[in-house]
Amino acid sequence: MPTEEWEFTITTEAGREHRWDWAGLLSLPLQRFTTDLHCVTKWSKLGTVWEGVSLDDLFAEVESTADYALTHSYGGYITNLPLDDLLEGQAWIAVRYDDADLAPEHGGPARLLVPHLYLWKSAKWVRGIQLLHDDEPGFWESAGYHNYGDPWREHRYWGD
Ligand SMILES: Nc1nc2c(c(=O)[nH]1)N[C@H]1C(S)=C(S)[C@@H](COP(=O)(O)O)O[C@H]1N2
Ligand SMILES: [Mo]
Repeated sequence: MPTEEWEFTITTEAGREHRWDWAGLLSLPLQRFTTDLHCVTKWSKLGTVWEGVSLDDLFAEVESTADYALTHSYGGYITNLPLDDLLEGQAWIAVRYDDADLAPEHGGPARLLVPHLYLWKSAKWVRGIQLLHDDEPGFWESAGYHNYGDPWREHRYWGD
């Protein structure tokens, strides 16, 4: 996905669309942050260094009373999470990893990063976020993975 073609859209439950192109995204403050990553298959990667735009900045102008977010990726992957988990400094659209532009295999040019949840919630090649009043399961959540995915409570599968 070349950056010239990249777009990111937040769609509210009322159908209102907020859209950024690559230049629009990069006009927002780029935050540098260090975090641990937790994969459901029991590996963790500690102290990873990223740069990205905070979802707080993207949601600054968005008016919504929805409780849920369904993220969509180029390629069709979807994953769901509560909207609250995307806000208050907990999530970013990451564009750089380890002081380099994010590699395509890791979701470049831009991926969602929600490090306090299992990594399957961190959608690579992210294209948009759809706000919903009613929760809808994503790809892995429909296939038996836990709906919320808290690594500290080992939320791997439904029923964990
Ligand atoms: N678009 C998209 N995002 C995705 C996935 C995917 O298949 N497609 N897999 C998820 C899973 S299960 C994991 S563990 C991480 C892997 O990220 P990495 O390839 O950068 O290690 O991406 C997550 N985001
Ligand atoms: Mo994964």
